[in-house]
Amino acid sequence: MVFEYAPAPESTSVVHLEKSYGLFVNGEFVDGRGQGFATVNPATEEVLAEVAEADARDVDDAVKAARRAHSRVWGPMSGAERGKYLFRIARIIQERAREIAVLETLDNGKPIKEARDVDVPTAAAHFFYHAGWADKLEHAGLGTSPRSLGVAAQVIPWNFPFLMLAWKLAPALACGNTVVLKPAETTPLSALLFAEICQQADLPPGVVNILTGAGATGQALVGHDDVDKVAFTGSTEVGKAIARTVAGTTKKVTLELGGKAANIVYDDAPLDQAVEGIVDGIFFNQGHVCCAGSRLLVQESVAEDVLERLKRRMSTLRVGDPLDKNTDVGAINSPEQLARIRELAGIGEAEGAERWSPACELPERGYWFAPTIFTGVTQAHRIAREEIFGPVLSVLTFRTPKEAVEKANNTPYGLSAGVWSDKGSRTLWTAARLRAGVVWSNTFNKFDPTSPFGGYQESGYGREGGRHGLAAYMEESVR
Ligand code: TXE
Repeated sequence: MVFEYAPAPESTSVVHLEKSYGLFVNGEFVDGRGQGFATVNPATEEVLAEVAEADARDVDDAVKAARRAHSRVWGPMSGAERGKYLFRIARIIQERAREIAVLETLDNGKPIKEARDVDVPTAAAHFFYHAGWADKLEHAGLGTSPRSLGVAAQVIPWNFPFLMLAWKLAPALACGNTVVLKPAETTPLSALLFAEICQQADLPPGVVNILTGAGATGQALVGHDDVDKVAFTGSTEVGKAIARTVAGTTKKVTLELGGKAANIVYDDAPLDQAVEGIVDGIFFNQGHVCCAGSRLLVQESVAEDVLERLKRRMSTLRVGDPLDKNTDVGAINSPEQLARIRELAGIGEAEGAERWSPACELPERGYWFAPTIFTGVTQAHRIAREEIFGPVLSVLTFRTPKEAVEKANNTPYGLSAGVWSDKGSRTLWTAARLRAGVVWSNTFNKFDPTSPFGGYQESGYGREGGRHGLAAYMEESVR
């Protein structure tokens, strides 16, 4: 959709797309032995490139390369040396930021301003932060000489392809592990660009290996006998399947799974600011965010006022061409995800909640879903309980802080939450009672490499980021 006053869309000429891509194993691009598949621009349905698919033999080659690199080069290397490589990677990410952002937007469908202002700079920040840790690991609280684990198998999703790669790779590498990483099948391109960055940074062969493919590739990777550590971000269902696969082995596992976060707005909250936070909480990245504020819990006395302001604000959201610098809400990543969102929104209506979207003309081609809110939602409704992973907000009300906490905690998940209030004491009282790994106060969706991130219950286990994130990649030891 082209807006009348929009500046020219971000030029795609900054990106060089190959017709087809191989796997990245032992520092080189090689053919995959699987069938191969196409990756598509979700905003236009155009094929961007053909991508190789790794089968079990490719997985074995990559794990062997990672094992060799770990025992011969990366494991014995001093932390200071490893840190230099990570600093170099971080700087190359900064230098190639526009290219990465445009490629990410093409493959994922997210607005260019989000890829440019959030995903890519935060990914660089993760490499800078962990580069700084590489020679200080004895201060991480894991004994005087903590050791790397060995080979890490990492499987990531499609919602923040480049940023998730950075979250996974940077701590693993800083701690001296080598990695075989599988990006999601609908967004493989930025991981392949990262493979080029590894070559540019002269990273020793085998330290990072990238295998593209679908669930079967991921399964072969996490099930490989010579993997020491498995890190996964994705659906709760697949997370549990992975936990079953590694049960009975001594592999270490961290799982970052789904969420159904409550964004709690008290009557004394700065309402305009809260409305910005509600919009950011659920419409940022089309709601494809594990910690999205998908349940608004608003105090009854201000509910009408908040809803009126929210609808007014939603009416100004620009939905459409992700490459347009003014776009706020881009394309849904895949037809499968669009079908899931449509199904749950349909269930919301069938169960009696009231559906509202601002008037917006969606492009004819591509996968689109208008920003949507449901009011009159009760805790029994499926849209109040299940992760929709799209731009759909369920609105519930409460009278007392106790009721707010009860409702917020009435979920099998527990990844994040937001509290909006002018009173610090009220915020602290609430935050102390919320079962969530992250609680934001008067803000939402703020990510920082220094803060541990991770969930309770069905949101998984383990923490990523900060000092706590290092623990997932090291063996405690005292000598
Ligand atoms: O996830 P999958 P899908 C949630 C969200 C979404 C739903 C389904 O609710 O609607 O999951 O999305 C790889 N062994 N989240 O189907 O399948 C897969 O190839 C090993 C929340 O896309 O979990 C991809 O690389 N790996 C979430 C990755 O797992 C397997 C982000 C994620 O895909 C595998 C994404 C297997 N058996 C979806 N099967 C979050 N926490 O942010 C698949 N994969």
